[in-house]
Amino acid sequence: MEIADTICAVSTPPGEGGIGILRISGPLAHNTLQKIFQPRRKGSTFAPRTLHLGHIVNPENGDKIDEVFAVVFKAPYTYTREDMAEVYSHGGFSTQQIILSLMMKCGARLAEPGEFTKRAFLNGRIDLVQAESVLDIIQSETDDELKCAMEHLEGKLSTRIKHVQKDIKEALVEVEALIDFSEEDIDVDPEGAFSRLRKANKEIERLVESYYLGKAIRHGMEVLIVGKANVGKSSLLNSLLLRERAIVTPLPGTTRDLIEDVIHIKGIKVRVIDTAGLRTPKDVVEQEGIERVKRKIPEADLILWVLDGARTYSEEDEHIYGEVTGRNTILVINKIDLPQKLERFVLAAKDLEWQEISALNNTGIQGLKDMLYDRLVGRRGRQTKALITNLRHRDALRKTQGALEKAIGCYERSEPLEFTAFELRDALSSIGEITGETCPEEILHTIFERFCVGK
Ligand SMILES: Nc1nc2c(ncn2[C@@H]2O[C@H](COP(=O)(O)OP(=O)(O)OP(=O)(O)O)[C@@H](O)[C@H]2O)c(=O)[nH]1
Ligand SMILES: [Mg+2]
Repeated sequence: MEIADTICAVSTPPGEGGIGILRISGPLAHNTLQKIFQPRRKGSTFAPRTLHLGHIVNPENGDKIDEVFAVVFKAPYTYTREDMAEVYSHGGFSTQQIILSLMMKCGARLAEPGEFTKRAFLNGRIDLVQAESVLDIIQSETDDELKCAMEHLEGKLSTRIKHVQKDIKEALVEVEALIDFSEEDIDVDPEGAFSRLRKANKEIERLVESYYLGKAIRHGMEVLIVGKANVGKSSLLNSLLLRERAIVTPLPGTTRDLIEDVIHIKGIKVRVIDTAGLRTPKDVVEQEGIERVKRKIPEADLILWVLDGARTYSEEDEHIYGEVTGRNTILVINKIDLPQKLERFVLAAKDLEWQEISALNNTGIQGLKDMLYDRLVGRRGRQTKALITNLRHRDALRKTQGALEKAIGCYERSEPLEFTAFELRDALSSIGEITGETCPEEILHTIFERFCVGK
């Protein structure tokens, strides 16, 4: 794809700021800047990668717009691999808009969202995984999210993908050689190639599995607090959040709607949702509230089923057990500061992990957080490097895996080699979508569309 035009944009967020940065990229970048920039030191040469102090001046009437620093970068050693220039102006809305409009009058056009990064990709400086990671870095909310995104930008995921790609390519070369020539005529080692291919398939499996943790880091997990009315669900939410988020009263049926907030446990974003107590509804509002809980139960990553330690186990509790059984559930026994009546032996038979707490006194809350973390991610191991955090990557890997398995199957059953070659080509095309080698234009468009202008 040929990129002929020059683009410009404000790269810092709109609003007041100490400085604001404008960028230009493309063949006319330096020329555009020179038309509107007057260096303080007369006759100074525009040395690249050096800050030059001066003024932005309207070339039509000589009006000074702002005092700025300007810098030029020469292709290909730039973010986009094109000639680039940057202007550091004062960070006011109108200053930046005027400078931007001058840039547009002098040969540049307004960049589309993500267009600088898109050019970096199209010009081969970064692959698609790296381009996407730029957006992830900008949008990171936790340290772990940022760390994952940085690993992707540094190419750790791309390297793993490329190793797999290489193994598939080599197997395809062997198979195609066998199709064209007989084994006696040439030196081929399909067995070796296929044994590497089986390993590559395992590697894909590991990557696909890492999506669970990757998703936890990037999108967060959803934890639903359920239980009978008045057992202390809202008190538990408040205790986890360390603030009075939900209304707590001694009256059963206090909470009617879903109440949601976010906590971070060791870098993982956890959305905790308090719900209406499950009981026979007293009115239509409560009925709707209870139906919402029931609809939410199958979607949650984990359920905290709360029981009141000061009351005996009831039929209502058993009914709720019916709703949560078979799901990822932790049992929470609340109100342990009160004399206990709840029969632990009944619960012991249910094969559920449980934590005893007092939401009132904040006893056992840290233990519950540790247990939550363990359940959500801990057991899957945190040592995995270069996790899959992106659904697009996961889906492409699954497609690759499907094709690879078919290819290996065809080969092992000694079916015509053309079948194997077909599946291998399919696998290559699917895996190429991740790094962008075989990515259709409309997918590229949806990826870069999510960026802000100026990145
Ligand atoms: N002693 C004691 N009381 C508690 C504890 N946790 C909650 N309570 C009390 O139990 C009552 C009900 O608490 P909530 O948090 O509103 O219970 P809930 O499960 O949200 O109730 P609904 O929204 O009606 O379903 C309130 O009076 C709380 O102060 C606890 O750990 N110990
Ligand atoms: Mg409540």
